[in-house]
Amino acid sequence: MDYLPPLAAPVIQWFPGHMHLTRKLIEERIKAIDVVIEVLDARIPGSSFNPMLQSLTGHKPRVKLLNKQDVADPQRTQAWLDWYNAQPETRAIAMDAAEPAPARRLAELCRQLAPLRGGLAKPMRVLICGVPNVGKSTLINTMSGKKHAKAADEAGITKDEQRITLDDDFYLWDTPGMLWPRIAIPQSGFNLAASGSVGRNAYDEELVALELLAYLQQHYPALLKARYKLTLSEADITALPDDELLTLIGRQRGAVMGGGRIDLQKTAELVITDYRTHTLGRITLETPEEFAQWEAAAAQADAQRQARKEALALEKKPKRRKRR
Ligand SMILES: Nc1nc2c(ncn2[C@@H]2O[C@H](COP(=O)(O)OP(=O)(O)OP(=O)(O)O)[C@@H](O)[C@H]2O)c(=O)[nH]1
Ligand SMILES: [Mg+2]
Repeated sequence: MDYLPPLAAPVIQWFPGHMHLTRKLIEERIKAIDVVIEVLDARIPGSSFNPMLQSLTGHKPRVKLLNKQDVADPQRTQAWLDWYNAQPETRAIAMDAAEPAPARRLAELCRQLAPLRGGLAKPMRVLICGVPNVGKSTLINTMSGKKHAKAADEAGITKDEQRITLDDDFYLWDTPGMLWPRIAIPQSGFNLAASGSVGRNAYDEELVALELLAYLQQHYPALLKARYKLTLSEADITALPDDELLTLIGRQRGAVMGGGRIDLQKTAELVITDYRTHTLGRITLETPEEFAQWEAAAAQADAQRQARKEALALEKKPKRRKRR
């Protein structure tokens, strides 16, 4: 059976004040920008695409960078590159932000995309943007060869824009990670949270771990079996209800409380950390086809919601009295 995203699950949203300010900041800055580097997380290339950033920066030449490819599933990274590169005026590449050689090639690519820029009178101005924790600051540091920007494995590290001079005629702007006010695809919320793009207080670890496990059971049962030393067959791992699997993992990893009960919160944190730190293996949580299905389902749910709202508004409208 294919993995289906939750229908009525609580939707994860995170749009704190600094993101609202970042939106305004990018809106202003974009006027004097030549190329946009949109950093995506290669483990969630659909869910880390920010529609609000697209509408703010979509009119500029851009590179879509599938970052963290070193921890993503290579076959799926290729599928996403093909998918993005098939779209008009889109250049997509995959890399690891800590690697210097591809980062240098990226600077070259920017020059190709804006050939009229360069020289002191017309310096190249590049904006780096993306959802939180995808590696924007790491990329800036690698491109410049210096540790200009603070980078850490937590969402919301960069709080203000920062200009870095790569060369006399090449400027880079690092921006704070930004989500959008309403994430309509429930699975995107879970995938963003699992991947570290959502602030800790904005989601429930147990729910996120269960969604993560449900997906891994369908697509990566061998990795689960190996990491948690499960004695079940891969088919049995796939068939197990996700909450039973979480309990089993808790027992295997010794997350036991007084009275022998399994500490599900601790187990959930452990599973999420194993995914984030790549201890589970190279994983990608969505394919282009799956993501398109989730998008279509969300659009349908949105249309139904809108229709319900309109029907309700009609019901509430005061009826006109008939004239005698
Ligand atoms: N495996 C891997 N980890 C990476 C890569 N790029 C960045 N990271 C790690 O991802 C975490 C987040 O990196 P940052 O550069 O702070 O991300 P950011 O996009 O600037 O984050 P915000 O400022 O919070 O929006 C850090 O722990 C980095 O070491 C990569 O290509 N591969
Ligand atoms: Mg940053």
